[in-house]
Amino acid sequence: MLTRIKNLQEYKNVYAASVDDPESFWASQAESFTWRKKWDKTLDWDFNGPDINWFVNGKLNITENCLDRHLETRGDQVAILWEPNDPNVPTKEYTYKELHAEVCKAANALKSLGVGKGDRVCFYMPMVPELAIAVLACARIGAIHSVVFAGFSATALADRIKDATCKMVICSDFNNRGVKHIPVKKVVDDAMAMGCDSIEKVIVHKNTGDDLNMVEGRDIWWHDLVDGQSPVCEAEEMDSEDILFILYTSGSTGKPKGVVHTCGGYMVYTAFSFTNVFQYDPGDIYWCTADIGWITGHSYIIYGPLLSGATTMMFEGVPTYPDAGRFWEICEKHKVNQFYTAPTAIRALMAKGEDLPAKYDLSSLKVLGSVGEPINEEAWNWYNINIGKGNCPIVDTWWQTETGGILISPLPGITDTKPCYASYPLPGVQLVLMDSEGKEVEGNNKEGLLCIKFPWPSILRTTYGDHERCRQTYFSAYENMYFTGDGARRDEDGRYRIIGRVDDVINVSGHRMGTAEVENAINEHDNVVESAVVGYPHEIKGQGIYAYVIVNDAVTDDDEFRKEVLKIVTKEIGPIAKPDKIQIVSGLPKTRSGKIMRRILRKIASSDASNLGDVSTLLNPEVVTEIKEGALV
Ligand code: 7RM
Repeated sequence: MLTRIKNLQEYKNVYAASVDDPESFWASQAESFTWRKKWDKTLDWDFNGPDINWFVNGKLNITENCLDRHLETRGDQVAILWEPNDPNVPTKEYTYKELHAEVCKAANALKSLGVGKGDRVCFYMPMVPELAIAVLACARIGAIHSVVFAGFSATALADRIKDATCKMVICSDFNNRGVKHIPVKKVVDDAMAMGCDSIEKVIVHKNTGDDLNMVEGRDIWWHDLVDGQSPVCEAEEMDSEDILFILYTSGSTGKPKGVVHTCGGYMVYTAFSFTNVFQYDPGDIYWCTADIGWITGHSYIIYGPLLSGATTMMFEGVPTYPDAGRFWEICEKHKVNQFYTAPTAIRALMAKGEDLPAKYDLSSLKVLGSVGEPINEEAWNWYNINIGKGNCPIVDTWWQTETGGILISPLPGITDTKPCYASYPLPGVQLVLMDSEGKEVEGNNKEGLLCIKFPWPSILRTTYGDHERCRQTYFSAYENMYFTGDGARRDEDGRYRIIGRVDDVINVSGHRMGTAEVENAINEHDNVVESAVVGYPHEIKGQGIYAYVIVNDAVTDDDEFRKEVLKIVTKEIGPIAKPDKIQIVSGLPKTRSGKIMRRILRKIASSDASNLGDVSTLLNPEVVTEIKEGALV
């Protein structure tokens, strides 16, 4: 049986055991799954490669553990509960039996097109049940899924398709999101025109049924392909370390990296963390509001819950449609027990007042979760009082695309909670704080750079097609450590508070973005010579995007120029990367070696320009005064 911690003493004991003998601890967790063949060795690792292998030579298929394993015990229980964008459209339910059959049909459909083990399949879909079904279908036949968030642009989609040389794209025709009607397939068509030569077929799921142009020989309707298939499909036998999926995420330099997760360790860790962090009981209704295009959706809408035999809800819409009470209306309607969302959503709904949540019966709620960015004290308190009514522990969960699962979180009802603190490491997670000289910061009440000194089962294995980049980014800052890129504080009782990124990654509404990516997009504008992008505190989004831009020809129409820049960013990345503020400057503060002093730009953007420190050593100290005077704050 998977360990489900029930009290504080047990947390302490389990944590101590997991550090004392990680291999025995994780082997005992792994025992609770269905393996075709048991592993020979629990762990083989070297952070210097990195070369990390969990459950060595074990054979399994994760979908047998998500689906087949539950058929006898809970075949008629709802596995996926789907709530549509339009509250007047009926909810859909798939029991474990039905989901199993649908996944098998889709798996057979993919096989009929020649998709097999190791092939990459790209997804560009809204939050419809077919997305979860097709993702699981890939996993069933050993194909590697690469889900791209459907808010990304055609350019961003094409980049990801090419990087992973995907064989297929699965998309929807259109999508209704709030009041918007979004031409999803059109974006795929545009991406295909950008030289995605590896793509053999585009599979189109009919979602809204609006008129569509299908490219002959390339495009196939999902229903034509899937409907007639057999609901039985033997799962492919996978090695523990075969790739399960690739998910692109932004870093401080260059294009997004394809983070690689493998079958065995990811399975064990997502199930273990789901069970413990959400304290899921049989019969509970669990709802994570994330999009499956992000890691949170992968691990805590699909895999973690299904591995645990849970009822997991998928929501197609947005928090503010038809009004800002939608989340609470859904919680009442489906008697949601565990609710997991992002601080940016809480802040946006908080701004609409407490009358909306007060209209609904939220008494089914037991646990509230937060993920993606630091949750400020005001939002934490509002969530606690107006949604949890003071009775639901808040689990502020810290983790990353690269970690695969939640690494730091309170355990609800077991460990204490404190606003702004993700608090304690989960079993098997060995956190350390490092200083800039490479020394470990010991003791409590200290700050440092957050690192992890021992592998946990769902740590990333590589970045797709570029192993050296993985080593460089995560394993080279400190010897024998995984470097998270976050700064953190350890309080007097050993709780962790995440302060934020220490690199050039910003977090806008919980969406992770590289400032370099946004700069590269802005620089595509004909009149832009150079740009520098920084984050600044934003009341709702957590961080907003501030762009400093040097132009070639003087701009006569500021508003027009702004619009052009936003258009380019939307085209290159997507609307989520649009700068909130654009300041035209004559120069950027640079060191004598030519490096942009972002620290200064960050301070100015954050209206904190009173103490910029010594700027006299800059190559061009005079621009600082100019930038300060023209700042959009
Ligand atoms: C799950 C996810 C990862 C980055 C991470 C942090 C920030 C995430 C929290 C948080 C403070 C939290 N994956 N982050 N969770 N910061 N408290 N509870 O978001 O790869 O997209 O982003 O997000 O900076 O490094 S992610």
